[in-house]
Amino acid sequence: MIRPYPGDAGKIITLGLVITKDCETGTPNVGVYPLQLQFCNTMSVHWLSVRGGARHLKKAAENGKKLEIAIALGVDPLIIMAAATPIPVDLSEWLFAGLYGGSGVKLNKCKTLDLEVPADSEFVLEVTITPGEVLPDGPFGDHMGYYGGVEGSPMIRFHCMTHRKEPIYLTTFSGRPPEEEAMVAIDLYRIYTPILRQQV
Ligand SMILES: [Mn+2]
Repeated sequence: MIRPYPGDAGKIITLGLVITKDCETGTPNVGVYPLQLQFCNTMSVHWLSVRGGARHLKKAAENGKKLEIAIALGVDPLIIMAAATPIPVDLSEWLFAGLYGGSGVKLNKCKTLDLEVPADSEFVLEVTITPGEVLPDGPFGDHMGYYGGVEGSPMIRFHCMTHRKEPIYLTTFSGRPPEEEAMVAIDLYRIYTPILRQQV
């Protein structure tokens, strides 16, 4: 885990694939959200309320359930790209990654959760969120070149970690171009603007 800027609140996972499931339909969602280390066995997840993971948490809360989450680290960059693309909520990012890559994503079952993760992940964290448990997280330096604010974000509890032999930790950090994350955003803009124009 890295702490990219001196004013960042703590160490963060920047390229974690955050995998959740809709507790009613079973449809998975895959997103990339910043995860801040809080204590030795807890983190917080920084997501907007419109994102897939946040929707799944809201639904779990309405059903009186905990939300199970798998965090896959060190996956094929095409999967990260697919997870960072704002596609319709009902479309599976796994299928979408298949469109980018030309072949399906091979998935494996988690050890302690009813979720699937890319079979070639370097690390997998198996965690849960209990609805209502919130911790302050941020500020972080972001892609606009400024720090964000402090927000209340859902608290994550660790249960299990699996990894490959001699795993490699993949990470990046936010910042204005030419930082990597900003360049990915520019790429996505170039790819999708013509499609949006056509639809509008
Ligand atoms: Mn989604």
